[in-house]
Amino acid sequence: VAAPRRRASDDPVESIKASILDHLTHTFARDTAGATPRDWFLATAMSARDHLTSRLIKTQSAHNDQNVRRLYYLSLEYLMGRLLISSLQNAGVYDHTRQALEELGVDWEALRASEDDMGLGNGGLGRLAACFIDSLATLDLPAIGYGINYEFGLFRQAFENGHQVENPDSWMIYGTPWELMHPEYQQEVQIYGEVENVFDDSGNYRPQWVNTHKLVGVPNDIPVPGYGTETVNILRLWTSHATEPLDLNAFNEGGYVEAVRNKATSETISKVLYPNDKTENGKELRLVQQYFFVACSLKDIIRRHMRVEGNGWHNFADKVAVQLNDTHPAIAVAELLRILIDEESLDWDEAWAIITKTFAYTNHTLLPEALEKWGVPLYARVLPRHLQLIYEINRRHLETVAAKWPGDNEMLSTCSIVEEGGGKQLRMAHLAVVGSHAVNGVAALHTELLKKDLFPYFDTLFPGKFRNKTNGITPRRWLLDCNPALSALITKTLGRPDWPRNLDLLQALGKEADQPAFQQEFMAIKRVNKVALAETIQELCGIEVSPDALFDVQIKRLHEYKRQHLNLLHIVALYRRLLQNPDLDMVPRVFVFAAKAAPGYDLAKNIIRAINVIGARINHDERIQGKLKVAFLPNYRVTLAEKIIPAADLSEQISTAGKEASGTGNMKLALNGALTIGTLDGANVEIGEEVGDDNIFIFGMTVEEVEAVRNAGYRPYDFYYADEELRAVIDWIGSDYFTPGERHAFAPLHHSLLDGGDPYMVLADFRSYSDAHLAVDAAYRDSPRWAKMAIMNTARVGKFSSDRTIREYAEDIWNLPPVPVK
Ligand code: 26Q
Repeated sequence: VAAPRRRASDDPVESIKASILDHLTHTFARDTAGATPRDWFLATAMSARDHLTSRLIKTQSAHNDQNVRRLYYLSLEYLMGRLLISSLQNAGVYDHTRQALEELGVDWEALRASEDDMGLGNGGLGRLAACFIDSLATLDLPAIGYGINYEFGLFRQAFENGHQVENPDSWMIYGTPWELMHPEYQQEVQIYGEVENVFDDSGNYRPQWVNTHKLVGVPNDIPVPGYGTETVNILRLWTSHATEPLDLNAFNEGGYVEAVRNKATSETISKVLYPNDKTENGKELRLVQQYFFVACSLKDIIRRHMRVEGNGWHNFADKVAVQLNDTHPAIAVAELLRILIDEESLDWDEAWAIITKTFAYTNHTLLPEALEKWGVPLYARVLPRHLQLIYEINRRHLETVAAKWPGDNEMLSTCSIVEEGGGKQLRMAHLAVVGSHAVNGVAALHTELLKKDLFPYFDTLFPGKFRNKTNGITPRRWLLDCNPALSALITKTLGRPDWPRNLDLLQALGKEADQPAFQQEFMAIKRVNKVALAETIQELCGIEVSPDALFDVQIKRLHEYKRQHLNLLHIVALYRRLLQNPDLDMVPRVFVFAAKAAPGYDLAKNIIRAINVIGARINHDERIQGKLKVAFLPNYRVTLAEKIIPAADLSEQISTAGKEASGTGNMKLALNGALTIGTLDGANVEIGEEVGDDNIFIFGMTVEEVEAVRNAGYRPYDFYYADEELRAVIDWIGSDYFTPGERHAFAPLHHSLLDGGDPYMVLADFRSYSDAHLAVDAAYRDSPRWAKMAIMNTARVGKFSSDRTIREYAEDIWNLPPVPVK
């Protein structure tokens, strides 16, 4: 009997097919025969977008009609990755779309591979923003993310002879299906110029910002759908334009280049993401980017607030909460003050009350070199009026400091927003603390250190202002989407599909951790994921690895404090042990690295080269019978993380205690059943609390021990001389053994470990790290034990859902109730 014919109107698969074909023909002018995978991707994306836009309109009118309080998240970075799968999942049409494409005979893998990552961020901070906007929508919280629509995201990384080379990331060169341009909401902002004092009508002396350069920001909106809800919020990214596209006078005089110069300069602002995840101190364009995006966003926020009848400044802070993602948008404090005082004529106290009720600030780092500072002369040139206002903010702030600690001049200079001596600098973190009602760290330990070390007197000055909000990750992207097989097993085992909205449900997996059948299923999925990663390693690195080996991964930005070089020392030690004893009984290991170094960070680049070159030597040495492999995957990005994380056995979280604010890769890996080898740093501490001491490998000095050793005068040579193996390993790296004919290839690395003083105490932690790896080896040999530990990790890390994090922000900082959309 023939199956009844499905009708498009009531069959979701048929209607998705029709919609995809319709976009293919009418939006992209392609027929099915000539369509490339990218054409199919675009048509599918448009079809997904159609599902989202109607919900988006519904959400926005619900928020507008009810005049709700909103959260505005200000971030210079959003590391979104690909949007197709998460859009389909969150629109609730993933399965139907897959089926539709299959029935259309479309190669799904090729289709999804043709989407470029949206890589508008450097690392943790940018990816956190992406997870947060996912959770905000999922929790039905009215929120808008603001940022910059960089034409070039984070550079693409390639390796040449082991060296990192950077190429531009032209992710939107042929357009992107997810952005909707809204010229009707463009904003004009000004910059540069000077301040003149004029007498106004009432004879008062008023500063006026004049002779400014004008810029236009045009918003590009990306729909941000929640998972399992109707809410679709907006990510609004600004593109910079000139007010006048062409100087006709110059053009008529024959100067074409002159005629478009202003346009080109203005468009430069949103051109490229700064690839540094430490402060790029003193770069004018970076400051202009920050101000441009903050000024456009605040104007947009104020426009939205004021268009509602009855709204005004009296209830602005009731309707508007602004979260500053680090100090990068901290100029917002001075910009809102300028608007309130210069343009809206509020008096200072009124204006300041609005400001401190509106803003809250998240700190992401304790590293002194990463704290943002701007030279006063630069500020005077780019933002002269803001500089005046910041001085006045500081004058008043120092009055309260002086009242608290009378006669204490040192306290004044410690707390000041302006750093004196050797060229005055503005401390953006101090401005952000003073201008906000709440300041948070991103893990419990980090927040404690923030209060104790970074802002000790501020905590006394503003009791209760400092709070902890331990980071989280979205379980949609970092489990449901990236690990479908494990997700299916979880749904089957729990007997319910709603765990991605309530990650604590995973606890119930703990009951299965001892069950051999469940262990086998769990580890079989891990193995399939490892086979897939092994194929990727073969493709990208030309290295053959066995999926039976232990996959030991360190994936994160390359930084000294993250200590990829500690990992390397251990690899070289294992290699040496194997050469000394080829029959050494050890679990075969594949060391997987992925990391980008800031283009100007020479030592980080030297470490990349060392891992690549030493790794190549190890990979080709037949004497060790394939027991060690080292694969450095190029061009780490969200999409690559989604491939590596489900395949990881061991997660390297080995920063010097006190240096990693939180880490979020640690959470993603644990959620996917990787065990952590880590220091008591950042969120590792809390991961350990959740999974239990038996299910994590902790090693190394604590924050207190690091401090004590440092105070006693740390000498790396003491450890070098005391540990024969460590000494041999360092000497080996310092020799030209791995780079014949090229001497001193790793001199920068070698120098940093010894004569450079080993600032991150790699040598001090080496032996403890090496011992922890012996414990890892022993645990892995006992497969049921390892399986149990892995399952316990997945079962017990529900706390690290970004839904939990965002709920805490909403309740404790934003005072933001959810608004369900019907
Ligand atoms: C600042 C000024 C000029 C140019 C660049 C920058 C800049 C850009 C990015 C400074 C810092 C960053 C990024 C910092 C970052 O990613 N920090 C990480 O934030 C994560 C989320 O909270 C934490 O998990 C990590 O521990 C922290 O290192």
